[in-house]
Amino acid sequence: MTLSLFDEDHGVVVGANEWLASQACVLRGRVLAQADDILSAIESITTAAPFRHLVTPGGTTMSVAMSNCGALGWVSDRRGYRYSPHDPLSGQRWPAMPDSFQHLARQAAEAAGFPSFQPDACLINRYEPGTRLTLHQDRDEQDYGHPIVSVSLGMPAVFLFGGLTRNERPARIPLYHGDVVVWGGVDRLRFHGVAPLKAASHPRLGAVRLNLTFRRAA
Ligand code: MD3
Ligand code: FE
Repeated sequence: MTLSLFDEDHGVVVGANEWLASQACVLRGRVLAQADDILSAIESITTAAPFRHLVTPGGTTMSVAMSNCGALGWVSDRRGYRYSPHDPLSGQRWPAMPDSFQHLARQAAEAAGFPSFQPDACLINRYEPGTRLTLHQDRDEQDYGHPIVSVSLGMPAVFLFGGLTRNERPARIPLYHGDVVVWGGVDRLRFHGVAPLKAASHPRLGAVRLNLTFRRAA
């Protein structure tokens, strides 16, 4: 039997795994009960390593604001994209990844069929109305055998779920506060992105969406 909770505005809050492809899955409402704790942790992390708008190697400033926690953090500048143990703004190591983050990423990966995931990097993305993430692949990690786990908080977004080539038209998947997405295996290198965020207000976060992506970078 499958149990589901419903919310009048958003439909299913917690329900069965929703498979987008053979190894990509949405876990609706997976972290709803822990959302406030996750938000407090993000507040302390981004007090030490503030959100910033990175520049791409091509010289464009990204509309998404980013920070990181964990042994490695994803950075971009005129020299390229890479993982670095240091925050280029402070020269210090990135804030540690909280044990609760490690644990939720591992459990979510397991629920989607990827046992023993041990992330060493957590990229934190902040979206405001109009912010978008153009179609891309995540390929700066050393071993594509590891999955990626993402956690959505705050305003809803339309996630663009593409194919293994850029020219395949992406599916549009709405993601809500508390949703988790896990992808790996044959779906690990799919093109994906986020459509420009529509203005909305979330009771806890206002007009902001936060997304955590847990990765094994090294
Ligand atoms: C990729 N972040 O940080 S995560 C990124 O919502 C990034 O901030 C987006 O892409 C964000 O690199 C999307 C969600 C996601 C879900 C399913 C995928 C990414 C996926 C399936 C295949 C590849
Ligand atoms: Fe990505």
